[in-house]
Amino acid sequence: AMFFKEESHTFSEYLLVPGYSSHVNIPANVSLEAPLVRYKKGEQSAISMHIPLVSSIMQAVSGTRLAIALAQQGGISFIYGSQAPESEAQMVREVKSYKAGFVVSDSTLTPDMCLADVLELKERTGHTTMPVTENGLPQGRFCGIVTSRDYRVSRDDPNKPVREFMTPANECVTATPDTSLKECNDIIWEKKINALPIVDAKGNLSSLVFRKDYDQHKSRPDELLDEHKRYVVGAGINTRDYAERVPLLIEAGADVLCIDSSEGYSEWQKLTIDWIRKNYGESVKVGAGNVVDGEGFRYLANCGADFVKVGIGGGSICITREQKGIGRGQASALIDVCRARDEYYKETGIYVPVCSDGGIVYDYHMTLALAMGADFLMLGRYFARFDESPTRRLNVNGSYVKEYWGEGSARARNWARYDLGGSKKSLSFVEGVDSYVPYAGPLKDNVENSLTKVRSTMCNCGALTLQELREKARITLVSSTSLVEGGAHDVILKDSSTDINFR
Ligand code: MZP
Repeated sequence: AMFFKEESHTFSEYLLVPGYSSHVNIPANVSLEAPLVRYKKGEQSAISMHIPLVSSIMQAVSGTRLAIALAQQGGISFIYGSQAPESEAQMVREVKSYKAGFVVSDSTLTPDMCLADVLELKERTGHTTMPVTENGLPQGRFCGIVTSRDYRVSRDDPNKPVREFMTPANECVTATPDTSLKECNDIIWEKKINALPIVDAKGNLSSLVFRKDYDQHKSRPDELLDEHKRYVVGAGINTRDYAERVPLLIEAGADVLCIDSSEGYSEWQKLTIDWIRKNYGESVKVGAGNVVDGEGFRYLANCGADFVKVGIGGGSICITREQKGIGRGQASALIDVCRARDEYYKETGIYVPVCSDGGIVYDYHMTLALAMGADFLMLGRYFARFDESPTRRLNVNGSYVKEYWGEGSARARNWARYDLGGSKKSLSFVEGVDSYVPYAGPLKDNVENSLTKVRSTMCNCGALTLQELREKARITLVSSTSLVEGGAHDVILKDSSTDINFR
């Protein structure tokens, strides 16, 4: 056997030692822009992300709602592949066809809601917002909300048949309740009225929403409402049914694919990538993995993988190391793979981004993984805790939790992820558990909070970009005694909820 010289380490065994920071090193100047797919020296990645976070290819994590919420923050979800190709493609289609007329800030509104659902939610939650549907009719699909900050809803007597409003030129215009949305938009456009029409439950014009910041000169109001902002979304595939699954996902609009496998240093990955290249050339982007050393990286990079995912056995729900005795501490695996990526770049002029997958527990692990060389991170447990993950929120012993289960658990039975070929199409034994994670609220608040910490640590390291962080970071291993020193110690905590693990 070949023995690795060093023992394998994980994130908690390292700390960043601050470097020099100048007056420019303030969080507002930090960019978290990250490349997603391979590119040649001097060129740019065809797809990049505003934040270096992607969500795991898991039933308990990456559904439609989470994909939209994460895309709104600048990251990317990979819709789970352990479902029929048709239903996975449908999820991709839903994300791609999601129409965000306006930013939905604090609501759990989804594009498949009809106006009646949204009105009910508004009533129940007391949201001071106005829903708008795609075609202006109550049966129409919800497409956005107008937030309350800058509107004045007409407070006229609802029975009064005529509504009057003034144009910017102080000209009085009238619209009756049976004025259609289209007619209303025409009036608004022609008269340059700074307003948006709202329909009542019967689909008739009921009031106007005035927006100070609405730029009527750029687009018609209805153009602004029917506006089509297409979010970036990825999708998981496997090494078995790609010939059937990939065409459906591409047709549905998936921007990037990823081979989802617990162990990716195998010919099955090559065959999958070869098939994609033969049928789609370079136009379809596909990541591969997972590997845990430079050798595995080099193999997948040579196969043409657009990015390579690192991590075996470090996931919070994963028991692969206990079951099979394979894997490697996530930090050691990542450091080794990133070194291989940099060598590969020097040799070939091709940069293949590396994704660190699994094992992120504390927010500072994100910064460490990025400093160790990861281009972006894949997280499961982290995202499973949020409102938008597809699982149930339950109250267990007085605390709110969300369900979270592994793809190799008896619940998900994602046999294709653990497949070793042959005719057997089922899991031989489980490699994951079914669990709860503490409920943490909306994705947006949590992601913002985590990335505030990342930005601030980057400032301490004197880095304004992720590349600069990799170059400047100074990382030290910590002894088990100094680990204890790092937490609150030798004091009696007043409140156990100050455990930062899940904040
Ligand atoms: P974590 O963010 O929960 O620590 O880890 C999530 C990662 O664990 C996933 O992206 C995937 O690579 C891996 N995973 C998913 N299911 C299992 C399993 O059942 C697993 N063993 O290891």
